[in-house]
Amino acid sequence: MFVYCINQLYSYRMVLSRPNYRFLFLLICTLIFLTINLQAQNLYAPYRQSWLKKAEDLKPTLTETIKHPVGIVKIEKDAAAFQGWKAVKSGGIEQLYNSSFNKKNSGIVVDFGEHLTGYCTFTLKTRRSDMDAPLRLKLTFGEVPSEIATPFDPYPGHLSRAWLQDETVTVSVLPATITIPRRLSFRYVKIEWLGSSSGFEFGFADIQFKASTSVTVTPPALAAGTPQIIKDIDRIGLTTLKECMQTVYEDGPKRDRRLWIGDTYLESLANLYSFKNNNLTKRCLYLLAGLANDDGILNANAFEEPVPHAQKSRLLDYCFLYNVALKEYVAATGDTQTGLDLWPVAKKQLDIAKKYTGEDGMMDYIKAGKEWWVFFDWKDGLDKQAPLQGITIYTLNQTYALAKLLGKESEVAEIPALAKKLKDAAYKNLYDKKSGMFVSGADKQVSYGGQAWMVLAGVGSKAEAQKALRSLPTLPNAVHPGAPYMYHYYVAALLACDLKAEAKEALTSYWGGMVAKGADTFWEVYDPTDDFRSPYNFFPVNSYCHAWSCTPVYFIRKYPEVFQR
Ligand code: RAM
Repeated sequence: MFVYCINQLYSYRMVLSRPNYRFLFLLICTLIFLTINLQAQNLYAPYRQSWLKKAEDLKPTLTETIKHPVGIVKIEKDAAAFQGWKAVKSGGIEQLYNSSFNKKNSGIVVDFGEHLTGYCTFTLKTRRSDMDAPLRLKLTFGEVPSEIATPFDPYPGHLSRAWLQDETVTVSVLPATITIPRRLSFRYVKIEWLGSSSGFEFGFADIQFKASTSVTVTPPALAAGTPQIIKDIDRIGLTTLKECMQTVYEDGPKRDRRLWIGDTYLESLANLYSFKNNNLTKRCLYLLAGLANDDGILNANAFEEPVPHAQKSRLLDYCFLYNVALKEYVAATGDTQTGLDLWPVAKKQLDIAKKYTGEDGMMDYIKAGKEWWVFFDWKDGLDKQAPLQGITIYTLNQTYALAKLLGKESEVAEIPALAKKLKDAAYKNLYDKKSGMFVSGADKQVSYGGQAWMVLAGVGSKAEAQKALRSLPTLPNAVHPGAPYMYHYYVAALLACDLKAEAKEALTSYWGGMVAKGADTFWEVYDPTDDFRSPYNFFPVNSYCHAWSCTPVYFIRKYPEVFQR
């Protein structure tokens, strides 16, 4: 273009012989050149705004419901309870409304009876004498009993202390109706008296909660013969998903309250078989695309406020899962228009696979691990080689399936051969014929994650896949999943190689374990052997209503012949 402009310049030399015109023409040519270059650097520049506009147009209206407390509870120590604390009913809410609130009943815990997300409002009134000084209260909101009972300070956690939901309120004039400004996510609220003048008495006239969700439908009941534990898991999974479905698929309504690709993928699967709000999936896919980096690579997460923006975060496995989520969305809805709009994004993410695949067909997991956040699970010590090789093959196959749905195979004609190359290499390098297990990394680690992703990628025969997955629970050194997120892929792998009874057993024992420990919603992290596990060095900052844990809803409803009998 630049050369073309210069040529034009010379052909108009007569006209441009005057110095001013010459300068102007050169300036225009330079501007054109720069614009073209900038567009090349900002890959989606022509579409970005329209993608973000589509996302905005699809923003759901939240349904808001006023909720009232169901009673008062005592949080009691119990070694057998989850994290050592349980909530025991101790009276009706009139206990709060009918008495003065003071030092003596400070610490009262109000139970709303269910997990809620939204805004808390309460009204205080004078009960006796005159208010001659401000009063001060502290409210601590908890998703689980331990959050109410565990002191937050000194705070040892790695994430911001501000995620913890304790709020101090100072009131100067009564009566007063106060709304806590921040959005909350909780079931229990502890109210503590911090100060008021002596001789003056005040009390609560009302406490209520405006709960929000974008869910509007009630999914059909499960088959009559469904075991009770599966019904319970499904019910709690639905509540978890409902709470996370706000104006985007949030990862957790308490924390981090944002759109993550990995969580979105799993939520969108569960949504397909329950609430069927496919427009929310569509909105999230457009939003993530519109907020991609200039080089076309996706960011792992995004915020909606104050204006939609991404957190600069390059998480390799989540880039891949965007493609899978898009393929599932198009396959389920037939919305090829969205598929075609977003196809350039899916195609671009494949560059990651191409960049790290060596001559031998193996992903260079060491280099990738240096240049990316390679996640897979909240599990220290998990070797990522096998999971990475597996998810890459899986993504190549799923993206090719998407291309087929969109008539775009010719644009990615090299993908089937590349997938095969990686698959053959995986079998050659990661399948240990002697033990019948897939191994990972220099120490040949055997993990649930490694087996799951190898099986999902179709590496090895069905018999080999079954053998590996069946052996896992018998191996004391196998690295277990750290979070329900990885457990999802393990159950998916069991189903992929037809181990139906094992899939049902795995789902029932893992998520059923949370049910037995009193879960109202499923947790971000769950290790059956350690209630206190936290990736953030402080278990109260874990999220106890976490999107990626809702996927039993997907399994139970997609495979009724396995789970609903
Ligand atoms: C957690 C988030 C989210 C997950 C990321 C990788 O902190 O809550 O669920 O996708 O990590």
